[in-house]
Amino acid sequence: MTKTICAIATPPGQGGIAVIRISGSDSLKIADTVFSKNVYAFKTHTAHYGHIQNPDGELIDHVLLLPMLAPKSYTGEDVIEIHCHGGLMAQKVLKTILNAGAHPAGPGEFTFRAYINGKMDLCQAEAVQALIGAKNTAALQAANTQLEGALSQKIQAFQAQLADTAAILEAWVDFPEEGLEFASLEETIRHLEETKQQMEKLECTFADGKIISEGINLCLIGAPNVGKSSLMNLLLGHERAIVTHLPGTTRDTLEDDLQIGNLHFRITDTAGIRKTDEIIEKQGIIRSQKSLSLADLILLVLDTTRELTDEERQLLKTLDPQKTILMWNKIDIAPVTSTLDTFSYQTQISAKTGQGLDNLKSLIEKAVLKTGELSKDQVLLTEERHYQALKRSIQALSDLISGLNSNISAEFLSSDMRACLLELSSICGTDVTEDILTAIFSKFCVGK
Ligand SMILES: Nc1nc2c(ncn2[C@@H]2O[C@H](COP(=O)(O)OP(=O)(O)O)[C@@H](O)[C@H]2O)c(=O)[nH]1
Ligand SMILES: [Mg+2]
Repeated sequence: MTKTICAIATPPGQGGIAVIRISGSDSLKIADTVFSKNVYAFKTHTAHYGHIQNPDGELIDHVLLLPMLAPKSYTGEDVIEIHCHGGLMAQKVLKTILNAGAHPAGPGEFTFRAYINGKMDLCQAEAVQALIGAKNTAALQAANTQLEGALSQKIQAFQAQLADTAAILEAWVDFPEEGLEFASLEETIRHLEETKQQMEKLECTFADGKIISEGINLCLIGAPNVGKSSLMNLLLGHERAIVTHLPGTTRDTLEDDLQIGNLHFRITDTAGIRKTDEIIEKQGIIRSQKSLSLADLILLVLDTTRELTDEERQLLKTLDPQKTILMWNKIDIAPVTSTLDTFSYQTQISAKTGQGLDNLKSLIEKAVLKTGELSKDQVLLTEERHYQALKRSIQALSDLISGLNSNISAEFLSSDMRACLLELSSICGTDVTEDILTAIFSKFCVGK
């Protein structure tokens, strides 16, 4: 019998209501001790008004109580939810329930129980945490798709596609004298190659999945007075940064949240990079360089009204063209006369008139998303753990295919196949160690 656990499931701080969750075989007993009515008499999935009280009858709070009996609950155990008042009162109600015999829940313990009781597999459990922590609608969408089981289904499909070959290889190891019973070796290899390609396609989605789930850092850099701050304001749609005609106006880095399409960005405006002895500006430039090194995507602003300076040419050499968009600014004054071949992302803009803004936004999306536009229910890998396991699985499959091509012995082939299948099942959590589970659920918040 497992312990009955209890925690506040809503965020800390003031709030109209807080939700307290109790789960385990003693849920009803404990709830009955603290609630003013007979909890045993309630039908499952119904709501009841009453109050929480101390053993000596002192009224603590007026609440709604909802029993959700096993197995039809989040954890698969008997669950009681109590909706009480938020803030300090929630702490007081929690304490009363703990005094009645419940144990404080650890991080992710409710979801862990849901996983153990087969309510969801491991990648769905991880999606719960991703869903709660999502910083933008694209991340929310990706987590939701995983929670619905789309990633699990993909992994299961790979497993199913490999099953026949795995069975033949195992039989061959057991009865080597029988020889390999493939209908056609070429056909089998083709079939495995096909599965490998599908697995690689999923692997590639991690580039986008990671960026979406972690948020994207954009950094505006360039020489003084090219229009970085004006462009920051234009992108944000309000006057966030101070703009003047004086070089060196922006001395510190400025950050803000920016939404383009359904992607979320953190945008940073920086001090113009140039040689200076001015002490504050110098510090600002050090900060610019730090932001630059942390950026996922760099927006380098150039001024079309003048030639590139030596400093700018120098700076250009240090930038990764895959991570940089060249923004030729001030096209309202002068047209763009030169482009730089090494950079595939270039755009023309006027921070003053807003001309070219839509192009810039689509270019940012294009530069950030490696798999092209995100479709609504596209399955994206967002967890490093899943990515690494899939990568190892693909490697094992690749070894298996080369082994088949070069007639190596059955033991090696079947061991590659086993490794490949084991890595796949670790994603959904059928073959995972205690350590991995601890690592996953310790990242959760208490109450989930
Ligand atoms: N005509 C014109 N002026 C601009 C444009 N962008 C910026 N400026 C002007 O250039 C000067 C420097 O702009 P600012 O945004 O402070 O540049 P920063 O030093 O790179 O941040 C200001 O006087 C702006 O009004 C533009 O696209 N067209
Ligand atoms: Mg500025």
